[in-house]
Amino acid sequence: MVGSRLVPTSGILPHRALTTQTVTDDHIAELAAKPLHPLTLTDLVKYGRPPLPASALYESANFTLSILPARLAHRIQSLRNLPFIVVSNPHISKIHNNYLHSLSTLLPWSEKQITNLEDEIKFTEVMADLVQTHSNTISILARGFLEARKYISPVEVTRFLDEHLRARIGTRLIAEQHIALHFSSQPHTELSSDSKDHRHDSHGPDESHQSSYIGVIDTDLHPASIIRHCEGTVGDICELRYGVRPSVVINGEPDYTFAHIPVHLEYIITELLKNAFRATVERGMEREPIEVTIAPLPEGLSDHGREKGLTNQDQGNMNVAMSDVGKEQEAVSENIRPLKQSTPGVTIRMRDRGGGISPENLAHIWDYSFTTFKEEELISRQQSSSGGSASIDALNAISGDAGGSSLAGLGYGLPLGRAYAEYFGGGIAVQSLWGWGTDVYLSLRGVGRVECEGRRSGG
Ligand code: ADP
Ligand code: K
Ligand code: MG
Repeated sequence: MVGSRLVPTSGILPHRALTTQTVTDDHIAELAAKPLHPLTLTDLVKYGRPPLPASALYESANFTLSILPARLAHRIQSLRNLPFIVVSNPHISKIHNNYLHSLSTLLPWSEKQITNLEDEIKFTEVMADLVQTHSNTISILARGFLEARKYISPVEVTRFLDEHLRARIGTRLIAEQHIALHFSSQPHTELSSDSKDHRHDSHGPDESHQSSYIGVIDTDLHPASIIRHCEGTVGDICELRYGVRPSVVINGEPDYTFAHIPVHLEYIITELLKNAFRATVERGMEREPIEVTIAPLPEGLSDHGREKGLTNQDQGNMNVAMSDVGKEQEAVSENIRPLKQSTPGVTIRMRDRGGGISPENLAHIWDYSFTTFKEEELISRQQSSSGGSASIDALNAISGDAGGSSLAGLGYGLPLGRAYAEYFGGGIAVQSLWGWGTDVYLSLRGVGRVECEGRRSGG
């Protein structure tokens, strides 16, 4: 049935259609029975620094191909295990169909080895389609679960989303890593103009920094720059909504750099800053700056982060030495300079004077969709009226993925931020001084070390 159906790929590849193969229940059962490959950072860096020789690029494509179908099948199964009335919700069912679509674009490749550039380019297009297809997942799922809230408890939703969204982080990373390696190795191949954007995010490599990137990993990532960048975007949203923006002071070691994934750090910092800005302004404390302290973990003290706020992660696999990554890299390709010997990682403490979190609320902050944000308060400030309930407010707050353009309201910021942090062995801990303010400790491991993905991840 290969090639029996040609679907136009959504937006990103306007000139081409991907070959698809109908997904049967047997495909799903067979693929989901396969053991999941736990993604490690070694997987992401083992082909070395771009530009990669063609053979390494094919290896990357074949590796990607070997692990994605089973991951997608696990997600489809997990969606199908939700109560029927929940899966029948049009938004949840849209997500289910997105996974079926992505699997249908991968099945035609299942018997293949990629050994030439033509196939590698086509495969990269499949990866671009996959990333594009799933780009709005979070806001769609949020809407779906909000609409289906009568039929599924918050605990069950959180359990499902924790697994689903963590798995999604890994799947995206694998696909985006191949796309990034493709473009930094084959800069002249033509996909479409849109998909070339995958080469760069807002902190992507430019001429002077190109050498610090291995695909989506920046081996010389500067948290202070990310914090300043996010301060700008969050400040703009805040000013639009409240008419003021708090300032941010960065201290500790602002020059610190380490190896990590810029888009992950950017997501987490944005969510933490939104929370701090909102609390600060709602408390009328905007004259008090938000203090961000960058504290590198000491060299050689890899468990030190635990006291500094790492959460409930099993840290048993944290001590795999950096040199192991180097060895594996060498085995795969000659074309490598070793990763910078990064420190074990960093703890970033964000301290605000926004009044803290009440003990009742503190118990729920990690639940997806728990929020104390009330849109009507804002609307009434803006002299219009709204009789909406909290859930309607949350619906209104859903715009862009993960509620990107509003300051709060989806209730996904902390749990999803923690999922990103935990993915490679970091964590987020919240310390509330009720009546005074909040300290948030974000710990991240430098990706010079090898760790497995968060243990809650299911696919
Ligand atoms: P949202 O911001 O959409 O409400 P989050 O998961 O980011 O969702 O946060 C959940 C809740 O935790 C917030 O609604 C707020 O009540 C509380 N919270 C989080 N961070 C802070 C903070 N820095 N100060 C006060 N309350 C906070
Ligand atoms: K929440
Ligand atoms: Mg938030």
